[in-house]
Amino acid sequence: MDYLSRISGPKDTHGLSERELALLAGEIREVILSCVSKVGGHLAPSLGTVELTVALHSMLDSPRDKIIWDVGHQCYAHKIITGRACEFASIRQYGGLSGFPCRFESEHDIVGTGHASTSISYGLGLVEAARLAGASEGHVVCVIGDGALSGGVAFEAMNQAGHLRTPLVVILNDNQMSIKPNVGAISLYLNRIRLDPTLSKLREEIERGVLRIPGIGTRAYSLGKDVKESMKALLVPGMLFEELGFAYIGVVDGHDIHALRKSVGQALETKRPVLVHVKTIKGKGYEPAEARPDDFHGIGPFHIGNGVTKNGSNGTTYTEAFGRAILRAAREDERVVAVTAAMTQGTGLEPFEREFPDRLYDVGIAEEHAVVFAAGLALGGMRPVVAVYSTFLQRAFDMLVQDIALQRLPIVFAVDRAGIVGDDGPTHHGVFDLSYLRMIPDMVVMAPSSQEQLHHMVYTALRQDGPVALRYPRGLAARYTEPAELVEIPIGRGEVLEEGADVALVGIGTGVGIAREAGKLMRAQGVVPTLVDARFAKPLDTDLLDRLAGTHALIVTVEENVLAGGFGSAVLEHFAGTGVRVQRVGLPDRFVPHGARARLLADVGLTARDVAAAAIGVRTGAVQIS
Ligand SMILES: Cc1ncc(C[n+]2csc(CCOP(=O)(O)OP(=O)(O)O)c2C)c(N)n1
Repeated sequence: MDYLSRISGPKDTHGLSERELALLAGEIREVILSCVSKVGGHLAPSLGTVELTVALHSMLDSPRDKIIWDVGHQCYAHKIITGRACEFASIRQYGGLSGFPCRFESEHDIVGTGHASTSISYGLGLVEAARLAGASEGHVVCVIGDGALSGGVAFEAMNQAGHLRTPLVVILNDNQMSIKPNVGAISLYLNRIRLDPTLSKLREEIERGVLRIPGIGTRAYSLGKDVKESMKALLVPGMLFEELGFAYIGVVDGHDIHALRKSVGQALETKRPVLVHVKTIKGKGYEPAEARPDDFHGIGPFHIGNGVTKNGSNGTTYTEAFGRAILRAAREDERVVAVTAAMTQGTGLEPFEREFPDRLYDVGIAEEHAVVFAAGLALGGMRPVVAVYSTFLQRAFDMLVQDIALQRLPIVFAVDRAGIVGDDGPTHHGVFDLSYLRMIPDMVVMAPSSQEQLHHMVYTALRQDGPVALRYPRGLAARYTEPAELVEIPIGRGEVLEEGADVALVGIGTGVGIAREAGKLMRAQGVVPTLVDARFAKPLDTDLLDRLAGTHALIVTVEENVLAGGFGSAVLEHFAGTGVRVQRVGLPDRFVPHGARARLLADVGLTARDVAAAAIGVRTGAVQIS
């Protein structure tokens, strides 16, 4: 590590020659590969941006100049260059570096990202703030992938930037991949530019031609690049970015430090918004990742020699169970269609896609659109199932209210990664959905406590005439059994699993398993609780709750959701003013960091031990009801 050992911050790259910068990039790539092979992480995106990161830092003065990483999963080289090489092995581990930019971790991480398509908005705001403050703050460079560019927010920001003519540099990191191959008309458009050398040539010729036109050429030259770029925009119709008010530079080889530095240099001199179209290879430099960039997008520990993952799962995940459930439903009802926002793989829809390619819509990273598009499908008589991670559905809250619930449309939301997700941390934990779904009128909200139940719930959800959300966690369930016969679960009915006395433990989703284990601990101490699977956060089974209240001294609710507005809150609201004693166990009113799920649950007090302690403590008066 001849060069990396000399880098304690971005400024140390400034004196290096381009040849040395390329060697430094090679060393950084080795560190990323070695660490991620041990602890897992977003390998392919980060391998693809090593040269780009080195080139940017070699020309910028970070943090005075600011780099905003869209999504942020490609920022590993940035972390290494900005003084975190020694800690890099701790990435995504409990107490270690975050896997995403984090403004509390380094002054070089301008803002914490994790959700896609926001970088240009942030960047524009930063430049405008500096302008308003009259400060001569440095450059702002937003690095956005072609996948993230499919998100509407990015275009909303470009629309404003083009209007304001704000000098902002956008680097389009085009590797033709979202997590899977990118989709959409913009993606096809980018491909055309990438593949058609005549277009770039035409641009160059126009540039030269403009300069040769007597009078205009020299005047254009003397007025600087700004006018020249505008003339190109006029002369090359269809240049989408130029039409939006951005000067366009490209296509640049994203692994050639010299080419990158030249283009970025031009961009930094441009006095209006500029987009540098950089072509990169996802997984660059590691053959298995280049060959299977989707598998290496985010990966667990693997053997560097052959790229085979180490902890092969030996069970069925909830996601896979959902994939089977929807496939089964689709075989029986041809109106069933699936909608995903760039997460076909992550939401378990690949088998569906293989069998029903015409009935699977990947809309790109566009959750708001996905939800309203599903509304249109439902209006047209289809039975759409929107499969989406809990954290990303947050984006579409208004659509859930306005375009789905208010219209009483029969759409199923398969809300995956509900609860603590682990290593990706607070940007990705799905801990708010029970709260933000439960408050919407006419929305049915349920959560399976087993994969078997998930099958019944998908079946049930598709038989309702209004919106239904079912939320389930990341990872494996205790055992997988697929029911031969599917049954419709009565809406708003919980289930008593074990009869006891004195204390009723009422869990929902993963809370049921935690409550069950708590019950075992309590029995060892002579208390035999009643165990209930609530199944629904909305509507609540108020009959069952009232019955429990009549026969038990205490009701303890257990949920993997924030307590604020969650399932336990619904139970509290039901009993408000009645004197019924309710103790809630769930997630606290603070952001939970990254780390292994079990460790995080222990930290926040959401384990069987905590539930048992709370139940027994409150019962004996040792703990006050919160
Ligand atoms: C709003 C939102 N939806 C979904 C995701 C999940 N996600 C993370 S990275 C990614 C693909 C990003 O593709 P691109 O921007 O091209 O970056 P690349 O990984 O190809 O470098 C997706 C869909 C997300 N982070 N944010």
